[in-house]
Amino acid sequence: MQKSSANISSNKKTSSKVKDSIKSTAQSSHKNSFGGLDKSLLIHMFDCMIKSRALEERLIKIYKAGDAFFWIGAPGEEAWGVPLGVLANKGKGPKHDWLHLHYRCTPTLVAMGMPMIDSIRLMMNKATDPNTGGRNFSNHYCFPEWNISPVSSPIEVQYIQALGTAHVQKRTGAKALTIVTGGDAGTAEGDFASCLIWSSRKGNELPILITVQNNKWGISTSYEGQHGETSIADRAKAFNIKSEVINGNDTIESYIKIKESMDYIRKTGKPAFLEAHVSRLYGHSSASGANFITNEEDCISTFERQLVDANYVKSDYRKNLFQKYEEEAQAIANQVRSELGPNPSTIWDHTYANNENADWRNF
Ligand SMILES: Cc1ncc(C[n+]2csc(CCOP(=O)(O)OP(=O)(O)O)c2C)c(N)n1
Ligand SMILES: [Mg+2]
Repeated sequence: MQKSSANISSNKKTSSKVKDSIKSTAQSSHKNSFGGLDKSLLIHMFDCMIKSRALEERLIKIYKAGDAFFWIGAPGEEAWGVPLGVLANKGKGPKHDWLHLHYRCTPTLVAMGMPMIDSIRLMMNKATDPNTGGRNFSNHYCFPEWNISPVSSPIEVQYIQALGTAHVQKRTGAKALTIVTGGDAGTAEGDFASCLIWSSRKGNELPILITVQNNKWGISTSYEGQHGETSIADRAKAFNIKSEVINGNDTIESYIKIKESMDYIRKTGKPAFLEAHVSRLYGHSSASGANFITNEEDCISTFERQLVDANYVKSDYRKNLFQKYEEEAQAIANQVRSELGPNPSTIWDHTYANNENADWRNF
């Protein structure tokens, strides 16, 4: 793990005004069509959603231009991922929230303050990539300073790893929690069932927010025909876990339900489960072409309509902001293109230190 290109500790972008509104939001009832959420918070989330989309679309262009090997990412999950990042208690160690995310988490990290260059360096496999030193796929983030454990290519393993940090948090008695995300198809893995079992044992419940982003696809296999259960969330109910299905395309609903679940976990020390229905706007990954899918709901357009109707933003706000971030991302890509890839001598860095399994040459 290398140092982030930006100063992470000082990169707390959420303004104090936004933070205040986040605190007060929990107590607010549904005062208006925005569920009582403050205008400054709404616009902050909208900005993060636009930034995340601009970044992801730049990553796709980088792939298509032949400057990267593979793309997988999160366009269509912004209304879910941004509120999650805004609400997470960011920091290092068990007193802060721990995040075990999967490869559709750019919106969450943008909301937590990740600079775009960190994502672009990872995408272009440069030695300067603070996540993996240029050695993993796009969106396979890792930021120890923020308790972001490494995103894994084998799906679902994060549901087991999350139990470990939740155990530590339970032991320390801090009001911090562990968050785990993943896709619908991955819930077929035993790791998912193990997470439900180990987080809900009577008297040993863990402070963990278990989530599934249901986009109705596992690469090219559709949800229908694969699931005997009515909702994935029903499986958590069998373990007496507080559980709900939400519209992950709705920014307000996502924010309110994530906040509600986090408050419950911090208060009771028990797990909660959220299944968020989301869109997959560019298909599975570059493996399926990464072309725009026109018949899926675009959560940014939905939120934009709400904000424009309320006169919170002007009708050209999204277009102008997107253009600003797009120009920024393009300039970063041009800069990063000339940076070096990882040196072969660093191949064993950051693996199991002093363990014979870390280096096959020692076998
Ligand atoms: C253990 C494992 N099995 C299979 C794969 C291949 N694979 C990569 S993504 C994916 C589909 C995952 O679908 P879902 O969990 O619904 O997440 P989504 O990509 O739709 O967000 C599969 C099968 C893998 N990476 N790891
Ligand atoms: Mg899926």
